[in-house]
Amino acid sequence: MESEQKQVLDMLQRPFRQQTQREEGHPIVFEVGTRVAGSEPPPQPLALARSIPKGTVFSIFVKNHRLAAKELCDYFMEASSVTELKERVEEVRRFINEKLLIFALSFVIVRKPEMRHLRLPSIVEIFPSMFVPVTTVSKMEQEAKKSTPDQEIVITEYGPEFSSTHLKPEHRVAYWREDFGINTHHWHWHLVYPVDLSVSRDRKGELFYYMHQQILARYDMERLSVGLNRVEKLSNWRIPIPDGYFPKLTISNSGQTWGSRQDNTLMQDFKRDDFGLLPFDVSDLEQWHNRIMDAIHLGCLVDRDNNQTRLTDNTKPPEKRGIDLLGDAVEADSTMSLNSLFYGDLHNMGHVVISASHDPDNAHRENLGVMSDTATAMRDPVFYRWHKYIDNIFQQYKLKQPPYTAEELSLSSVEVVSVAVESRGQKNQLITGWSTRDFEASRGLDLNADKPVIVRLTHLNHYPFVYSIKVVNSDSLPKEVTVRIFMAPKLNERGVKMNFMEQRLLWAEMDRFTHKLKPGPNHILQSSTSSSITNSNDFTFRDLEKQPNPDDPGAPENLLFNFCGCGWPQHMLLPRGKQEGMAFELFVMVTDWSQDKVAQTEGTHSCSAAASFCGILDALYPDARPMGFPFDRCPMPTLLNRHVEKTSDLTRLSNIAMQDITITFTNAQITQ
Ligand code: CUO
Repeated sequence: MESEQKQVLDMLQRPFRQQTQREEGHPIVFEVGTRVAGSEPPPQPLALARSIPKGTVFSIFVKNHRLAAKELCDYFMEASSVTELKERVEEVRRFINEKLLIFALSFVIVRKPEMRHLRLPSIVEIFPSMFVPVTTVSKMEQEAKKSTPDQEIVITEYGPEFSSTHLKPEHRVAYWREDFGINTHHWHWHLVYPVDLSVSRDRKGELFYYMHQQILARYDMERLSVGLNRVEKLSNWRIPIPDGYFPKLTISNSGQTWGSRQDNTLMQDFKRDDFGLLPFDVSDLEQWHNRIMDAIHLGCLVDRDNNQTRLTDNTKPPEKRGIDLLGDAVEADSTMSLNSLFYGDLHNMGHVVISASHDPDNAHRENLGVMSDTATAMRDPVFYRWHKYIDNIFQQYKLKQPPYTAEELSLSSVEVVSVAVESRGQKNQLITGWSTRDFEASRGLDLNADKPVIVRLTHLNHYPFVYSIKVVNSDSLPKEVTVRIFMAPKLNERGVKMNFMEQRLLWAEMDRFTHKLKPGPNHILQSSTSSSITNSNDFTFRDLEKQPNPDDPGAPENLLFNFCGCGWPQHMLLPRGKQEGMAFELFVMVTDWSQDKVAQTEGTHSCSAAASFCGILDALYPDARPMGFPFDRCPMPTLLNRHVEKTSDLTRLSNIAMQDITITFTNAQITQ
């Protein structure tokens, strides 16, 4: 009997493979009730899921595709064992869109309690063609064909040139936008926080806001590193989008390519007939925008029965925070939004309209652009402009919240005496450069190769480092605390030191963990590799085929339990910085765990490795404070002047400390 993990890996391999005769000849049989002679034929099973042709775009941003996904996920969820799930997958494989199939299969493996112990391999190996251009895929095919018998593997490299020429300023951050890790994270995040699939995860709307806000903070840090201005929100939809995007990726193995957007393309009314959507106008987006802004400024959302729900972040559980309600309404999840008919589907439909802007009526029979898929959207510069617009809605709301009081911010019994980062014997100096990572493309692509075909991807990386934090607990008893670490660039585009308001949205969370302070002085050492935003790793098919090693509890194959794929990639924890060194500030805040903790159910919680961005599966988000605390709101008025008057600095609170650090980009290979 095959192990369950092996069966899962088999189902995920080569999604575009030609089916064998046995598989083809295996008819699908559904019980749909007793037919009465002369009655209508029964509805076709999985009719919605079938309606998305194979080899075409499957987009979770399109309402009909979400309904199709729900239908297929429900069908797979009924499987009582991995063997039955495999049977169901093989039954439907011949008529279900490949991307939809992998989405639904992954969804079920993550959600079904009895399948929790199983792990998904990296989406890079399942769909390599979503991560490397078609020219690299063809090169792999050619190399596989001409490989010699004594060769053990075939290796093809991609990067570091990525898809850019550097003629356009935006190309300077192509290495970041096209990084396999951040795109994998985004795919996974939307898999574990899906829209319209009746998945009600704790603070889902708030995490939609926060995780995407943090992506923007990190993108802006990267832009400042390469001499670009921070990203501008895309809020005027009546003027052309200056930056185009040419993905050079294939959608399927039948040569279908993603749509490209020329520079200066205008967003237009959506009139395509190939997604089962009614015609949809840019003015519909504008109307939803206005209704949401009205709600923010009136301070309440209105449900279908005209009942008002107040929007405030000063709530007590289980009452939802305003930001959580707004996140659900803006994203939008119709199963969570208080009034999806009125507040609409703003964020999702923005993705759709933008991804169709090159061919809004399907006149050219061009596919949607990469903005339509969560695994590819982050490649396109417009993703960040769209999300900056979405974030601006949330920030308008946040700015209406009262500033935190000194009481909410302080912890007087604790003093953070000093903060430093240490790496390779250097204090407060961090180094970035390039590394490569191998993925077995022949697991996903049908390359007809008799040996592994590897794609070697170049990516940004850094040397690991350790936070060294000295803290004094003046209580006579031990104290459990939360340590919150953020980082932001110090200078703006003009080289001027930023004030609190200018810097507020650039603070990127680096880590958040609990620690028990003993009375008196404490020295906390925390490794960068343990960050609460990152994954410990991104596992390949080969990793997952290894059997657990009982003799070595620390072996990578034994560390899978906490890993569920969601999480910022460890190699992208730091921004690139500059070759001459770039000034950043590290911010460390220690808060009282008794006020931060949430009452979790007993038991071990899986998938908690990247809790800051991904929460914990089937558990409450492990921090009672609003996400982004303390930077999610404006500071107390006295704290606004922190660069004018030292005593009014945020750091005047004993439980907060800041430290200047430098990140230097070496442009050389990083080997660890
Ligand atoms: Cu993640 Cu727009 O939500 O891409």
